[in-house]
Amino acid sequence: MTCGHCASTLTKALKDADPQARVEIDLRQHLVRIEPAASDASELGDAIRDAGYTPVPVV
Ligand SMILES: [Cu+2]
Repeated sequence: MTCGHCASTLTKALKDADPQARVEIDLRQHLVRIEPAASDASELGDAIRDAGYTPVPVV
C-alpha cells in the first residue's frame, strides 16, 4: 500500500465490510488504522485480503 489509489481501494473495501468504521491511512508508514463499528479483526482482515493486500496486525 504505497499510493493514493491503494488507499482509496482499501478504504472502500473496509467501508463495504463495515460502513461505520473509522479508517485512517498512513501512506508514509504503509499502515491502516481501523476503528471497527460492526465488525471484528478477522472480517476486516478478509476485506483487506479480498482487496488484494496482506493484512499484518500491528499492536
Ligand atoms: Cu498504490
